[in-house]
Amino acid sequence: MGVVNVTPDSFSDGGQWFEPAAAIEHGRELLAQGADILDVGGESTRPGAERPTVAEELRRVLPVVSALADEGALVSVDTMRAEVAAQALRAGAAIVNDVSGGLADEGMVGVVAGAGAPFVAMHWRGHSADMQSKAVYDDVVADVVSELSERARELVAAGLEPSRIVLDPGFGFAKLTAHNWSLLRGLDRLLELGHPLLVGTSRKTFLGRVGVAPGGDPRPPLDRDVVTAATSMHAARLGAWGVRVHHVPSTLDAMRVAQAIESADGSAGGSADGSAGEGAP
Ligand code: PMM
Repeated sequence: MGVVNVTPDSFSDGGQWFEPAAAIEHGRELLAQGADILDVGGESTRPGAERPTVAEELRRVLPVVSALADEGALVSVDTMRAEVAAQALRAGAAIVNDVSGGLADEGMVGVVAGAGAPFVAMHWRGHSADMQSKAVYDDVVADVVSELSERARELVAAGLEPSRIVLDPGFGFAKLTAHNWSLLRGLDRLLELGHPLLVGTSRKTFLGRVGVAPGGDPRPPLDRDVVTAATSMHAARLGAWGVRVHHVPSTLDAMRVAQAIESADGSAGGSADGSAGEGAP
């Protein structure tokens, strides 16, 4: 899943694709690079971000969703608002990705159930303005598993088809650095819930600390794609349904490595004579 942020202020790529024409072009580029799904969002969820109005969010996402869907792309709309989801679905979006899992807007679940669309329900404890104060867990993996499974139960009770509910642990949302790493380590326990799993670590702050001494400056977001590819490969090897990333080529290469390892003959023999161009080490 390639990210198309039509926002002026996302932490990861803020402002780069704020104009619809630039966002559409970026979506095309991500598809050409191998993305299967384009996730189009008009609200930044970085800590402390202010929310756009509904009208402004619609103005940002609708032209981008409709242009990319018209060109045949599989588009998800990244929104917490029922009205935006409804209009984006009408404009051609096929999936709704809600970082609040339907908790931010009580109309959301009805819209998604009515459309029969797949729904990404992320683990969420509150809006970005103060979410980091809610990063308090007894056991982060057990707590996220239990909160997400409760959410999935409620969504099923509200009429959503279980196989169409994608769960996401919500990396960076009400999570401190150690929580994010524990969740990556515990992904198999989230997979046991029996729903497809989406993993969105791309360029997140905790990845900016990899390889940086305590107290050192974190690496900037645009310098986190290799680390993202590594975490995404980890998620894919455990069986995640999808990974949400900004830079598709690096993650795709990591997936190809995972695939080559998975499909290798563990006891390959013979000798290379260089005739197939494999003479070099
Ligand atoms: N992260 C962001 C936005 N939307 N959606 C899902 N399902 N999972 C995520 O982890 C997620 C998301 C924030 O990242 P961005 O500002 O770089 O898009």
